[in-house]
Amino acid sequence: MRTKSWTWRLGMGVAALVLGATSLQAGSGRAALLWGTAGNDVLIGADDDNQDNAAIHPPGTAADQSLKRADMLFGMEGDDLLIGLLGDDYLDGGPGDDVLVGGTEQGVAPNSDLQVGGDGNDVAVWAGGDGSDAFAGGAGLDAIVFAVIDRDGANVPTVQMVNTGYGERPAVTANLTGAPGFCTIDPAPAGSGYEWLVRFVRRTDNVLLVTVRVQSVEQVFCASRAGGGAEWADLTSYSGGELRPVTLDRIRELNPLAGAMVR
Ligand SMILES: [Ca+2]
Ligand SMILES: [Ca+2]
Ligand SMILES: [Ca+2]
Repeated sequence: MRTKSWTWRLGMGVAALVLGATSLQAGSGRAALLWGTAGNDVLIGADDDNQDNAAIHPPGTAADQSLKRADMLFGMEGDDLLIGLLGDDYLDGGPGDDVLVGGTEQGVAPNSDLQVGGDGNDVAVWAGGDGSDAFAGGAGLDAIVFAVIDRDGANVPTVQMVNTGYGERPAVTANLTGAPGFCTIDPAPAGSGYEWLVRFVRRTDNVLLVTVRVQSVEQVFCASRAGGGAEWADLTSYSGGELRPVTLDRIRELNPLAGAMVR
């Protein structure tokens, strides 16, 4: 069995994470741009390219010089966990099985994240309030999950070691069956470059909340229309209609990485 280790790069202001014996590499955040290593990385957006950053935005300047908390995160090779936090973040997993989290953003705009999985079996996890996003999965078996991501008091997703059945790795965990809405899927506009528009609809009043454009994404996991369960779609064979019921056990078979994160 491979020996795995993870390199951590945390944005300033992110509370220290305590995770077993894994050591943390803190304080290496650079405004808005974080590069991973050829190994396995946990990258968390710094959110520090904003108007409070005097090096970016000279005090007294009227026009906003900042990226409004947007970060660029590059996981490079390895099985990486990328978390953008606030702002319109760009997440690029690179080769390897990556977990991409654009938020969480609690409805605070701007919150439209652009996510690229690259090679490998990647999972993008969207939580309520994270805004409309795009996810290009790249090669491999890629999934998008709409669920309530577990987070700390500062709204930073809680990094947990999860067991995919092929070993442990850092990821987020999320309440899938308890999510407050369900998904519908429409074909993307011709010429948009995307294949599908995956929409999240609030269950209590059927209000459309967000649309995630996807390309080269094979699986969608969402809460059930009635609530309390899960549904999924195999986008490689999807031809319209409602998503199909699926159990958590079956999700673990369909996608071990996604299955290790949801409940
Ligand atoms: Ca990496
Ligand atoms: Ca950010
Ligand atoms: Ca990847």
